Amino acid sequence: MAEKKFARTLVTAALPYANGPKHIGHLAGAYLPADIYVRHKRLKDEEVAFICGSDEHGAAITIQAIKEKTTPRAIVDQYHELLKTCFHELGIEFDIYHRTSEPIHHETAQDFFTTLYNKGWLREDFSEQYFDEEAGVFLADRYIKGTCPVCGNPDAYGDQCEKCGSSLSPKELIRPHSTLSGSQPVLKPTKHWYLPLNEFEPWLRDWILKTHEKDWKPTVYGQCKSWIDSGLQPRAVTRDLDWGVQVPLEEAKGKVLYVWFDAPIGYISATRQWAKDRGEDWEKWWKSEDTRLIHFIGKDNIVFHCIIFPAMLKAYGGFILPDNVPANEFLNLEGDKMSTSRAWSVEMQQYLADFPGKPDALRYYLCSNMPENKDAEFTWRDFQARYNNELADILGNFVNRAAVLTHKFCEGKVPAAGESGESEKEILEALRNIPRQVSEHLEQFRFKAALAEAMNLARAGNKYMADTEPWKTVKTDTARTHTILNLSLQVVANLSVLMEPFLPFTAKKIQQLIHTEEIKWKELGSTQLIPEGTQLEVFPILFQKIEDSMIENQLEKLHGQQKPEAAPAQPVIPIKPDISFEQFQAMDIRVATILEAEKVQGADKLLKLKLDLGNGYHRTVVSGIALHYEPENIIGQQVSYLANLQPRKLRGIVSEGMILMAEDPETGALRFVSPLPKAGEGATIK
Ligand code: B3M
Ligand code: ZN
Repeated sequence: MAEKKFARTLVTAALPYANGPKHIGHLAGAYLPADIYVRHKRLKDEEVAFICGSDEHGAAITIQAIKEKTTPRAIVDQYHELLKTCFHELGIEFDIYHRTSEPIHHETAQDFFTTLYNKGWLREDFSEQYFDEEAGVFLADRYIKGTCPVCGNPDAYGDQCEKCGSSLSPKELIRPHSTLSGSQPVLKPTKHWYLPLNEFEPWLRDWILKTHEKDWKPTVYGQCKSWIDSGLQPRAVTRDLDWGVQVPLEEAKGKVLYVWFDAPIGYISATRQWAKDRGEDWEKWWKSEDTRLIHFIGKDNIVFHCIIFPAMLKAYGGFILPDNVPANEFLNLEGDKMSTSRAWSVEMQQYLADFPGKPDALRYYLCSNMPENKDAEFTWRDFQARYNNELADILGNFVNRAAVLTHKFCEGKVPAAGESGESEKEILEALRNIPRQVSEHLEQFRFKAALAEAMNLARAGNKYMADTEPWKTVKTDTARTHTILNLSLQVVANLSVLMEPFLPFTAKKIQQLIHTEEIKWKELGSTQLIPEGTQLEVFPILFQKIEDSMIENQLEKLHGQQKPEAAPAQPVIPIKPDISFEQFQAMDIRVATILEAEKVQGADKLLKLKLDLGNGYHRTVVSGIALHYEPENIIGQQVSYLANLQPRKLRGIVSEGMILMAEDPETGALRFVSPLPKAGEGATIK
C-alpha cells in the first residue's frame, strides 16, 4: 500500500561527526541497514537516492582541535577522507558522501535560518551564559568543566558528567572553570534564537502519534511519545562559537548555528549537490509528495530526526516529512557498551586491516545480529561461528559443490535441463517464494529476517543436492544429472542476486564466475538465468574459514586496549588450601649438600643422592631429577631437604625424605632451592 503512493525513495544515513573513527556499532546501527535497503531498491529498478556525508561542525570538534593543538579544519579533513574510504571498502555505496563544510551547505543552512526567521519562527531571548574573560568568549557547555553535583567527579563537563552519566547544565557545576584559559568564567547575558518546539506540539501529536503508531518501530514511536508527553521546550538554534555556519544576521556576529540545526539540513544540501552533478532538479526529492523520505539512524538521534528536524521542515513549508525513521538500538561488544574513547570497540578501519578481503563476513554477521528492536551483542567467537558454520558451510558449500560437479561431469559447461519431477518440487517452490519474502522483510526494515530467509535458499539448494545425489546418478543417467546440475546452477545464479544487498562483494564474484551480470530482482525465481552451454570459471573457495588464531588475536587486542573490569591477578598454579602454623612446623626442612649422585638402573628419571647433613651425618634420597641434571654436575650443590617425610622404597632403594625443587610453572624445568650465600650443613629452614 505504501509503495503505490511513492514514485521514488530518498534514503539518508546519519552524518557521522568527522572527528574520529567510527566503529562497527555505528555500522550496524545505521549504515549497513541503509545500504541493504538501497541496494534492494536499486535491484528492483526503483528510483532511489542514498545520501550521507560528514557532520563537520559542533563544539566537540573545536575542543578536540584545542586538545590536539591543531585546527578543526585539519581534523575534519583527516576524518572525512578516512570515513569515506572505510564506508567504500565495506561496500556502503552512497550516491554522495558530502560535507557540511561545503559552501552549498552553509548557503542552504543559512537560507533555512533566514526563512524561519522571516516567518517569525525564531524567537530572540537572552540567557545567562558563562563567559571566559581571559579568552574573551562565551563558552559552549563542553568548554566548561567542574565538579559533578551528583557524583563529585572533578572532571565533569558543562553538559554531562561522563562518570555518572548525569546530564547537566553548566550552572550546576561546582567550581566551574574554562577549558580554554583555566580561569573561572563569569555569567553574562547573551542573545540567542529559539525554535518554539512547544508550539509544534499539537501538530507533532497529530503527525506522529496518530499516523505513525503502526508503521514506526515501537522503540522509535515510544521515544517520540515520551518526548511529546513530557512537554516540549523552545530550543536555541544558535551558539556562541567560531566554528560552524555563521548566523545570517548582522547583530549575530561571532555566533553560529547550533550543530544539530545545521546537520540535518546537510541531507538537503548533499541532495542539492548530488542533483546538480547529475543535472537534475533536487526539489522533486524534497518537495514532492510522491517522494518517500527514510532516515536511518541510531537510537540516540531519534529526537532530532523525528521531532526537531520535522518541526524545522514544517516551519519552512513545502518540504516532505520522513515517512519512516527505522532507528536501530545499540550493538554491545563482548559484554560491554561499545566506546571509542574507552578503547572498547572495533573500528571500521581496524576490521578492514585485520580481515582483508572479508567485508562481507562483517556485513553478514552484523546483519544477522542487527540490533533492530533491542540491543544486540557482538562477540568475536560468535562472529567466527556464524561465518564458518553459515556463510562457509551453507552458502559457500552449495555454490562450490554446484560448480565443482559441473566441472567434473560437464567440463564446466552449464548442461541442458530436462524434465523436472517430484524431486524438484521443493527447490522450485523455494525459488519462487523466497525472493518475495526477502523483499517483504526488507520493505518492512526486518533485515535479520530478510537475510535468514535468503539463506534458506542456500539451505534448500544443499538439501536438493543431497537428496538427488548427482554424483550417483551420473553413473546411470547422464540426462538426469544434467537436469540436477542445471537447476542447481540456476539456484546459484538466483542466490547471487538475492544475496547482493547483504553480500555485495560475494554476489559480484559469483556473477563473474558464472558470467551473469546485471540480473534484476524481478527475474528472481527464474530457472533460466544462466544459459545452457555457458562456460563456468573455476571457482575459488568463496569463504576461507576464519581460524581460531585470528579470533584470539582480536580478543587479545581488545583486552590489551582495556579490560572491562580487570580480574585480580592469579598465579598460574593456584594456591593450595590454608594449613595451620602447627602443620607447617611439623615439617623438618634443612639445608643439605649433595655428596654423591648416580643414575638408578632401569629408571631414567631417577638419581640416587647421598646427602651431607653436617656433623658427619648422611642420608640417602632417590630423586626424580635425572632428566634435568647430570649426576657429575651436582656434586657439592646445596639443596633444601625435607628430612621427616616417611621413608619409602623406590626401585629397591630406601629413600629417606625428599629434596625440594622449584618447578617452573610454564616450562616444568626443575631447579634446586639453595641458600644464598651458602649455609652450614643441616641448617634448619623455617
Ligand atoms: N553527527 C551524531 C552522530 O554522529 C550526528 C548525526 C547527525 S545526523 C544529521 O551520532
Ligand atoms: Zn557525576
